[in-house]
Amino acid sequence: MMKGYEIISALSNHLSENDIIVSSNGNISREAYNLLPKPQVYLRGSMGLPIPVGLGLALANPNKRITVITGDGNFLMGLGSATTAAFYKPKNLKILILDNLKYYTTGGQKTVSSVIDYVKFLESLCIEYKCSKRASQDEIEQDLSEFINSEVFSVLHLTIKEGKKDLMNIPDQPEEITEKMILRLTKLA
Ligand SMILES: Cc1ncc(C[n+]2csc(CCOP(=O)(O)OP(=O)(O)O)c2C)c(N)n1
Repeated sequence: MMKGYEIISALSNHLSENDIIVSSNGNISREAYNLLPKPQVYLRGSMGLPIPVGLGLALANPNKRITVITGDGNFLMGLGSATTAAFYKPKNLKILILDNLKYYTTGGQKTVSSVIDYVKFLESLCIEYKCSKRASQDEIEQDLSEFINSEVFSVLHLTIKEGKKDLMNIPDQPEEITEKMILRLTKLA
């Protein structure tokens, strides 16, 4: 099993300069800020919003690939938005769930993720999914590559090991994050 930051780092091998990433608040955003090409959308404080933000970006920018990286706590808080995403199924939207069964950022309290059968849940929404229990770096790299290059709306659920790197805090405030992304989207258009 890999740690979240190792997976985020591995994801960078599969991205091009046109990719837009939305990362959920807490450690995941900090890891995305430090380990992926910048700028991206780093949610700060606003828990439960990575899918709504990613879905909006995907629908507004159909020719750009939008990848949401979300912790299980964030995913479950915004669960309704996963059903909205499943309704629209934008083929340019990818959702990566990094599931450690915890609110790791705030001290490791348990989430309710252990009661979710992700395979059945995603199947019930007719989502192309991959719930991977595969553990080695090579296998996960293969999962990441298939997921990111899929031609349809897809979700990858990965069970991760806890562990964190000493990384710098995101210096930008939400307004600056938004401004940088608007500029980037304008340039990419
Ligand atoms: C509405 C709300 N409740 C609680 C918090 C505090 N909080 C910040 S990050 C976080 C944990 C997020 O958990 P998860 O998405 O599973 O990511 P992990 O920390 O495990 O990487 C919590 C509870 C918050 N920012 N907003």
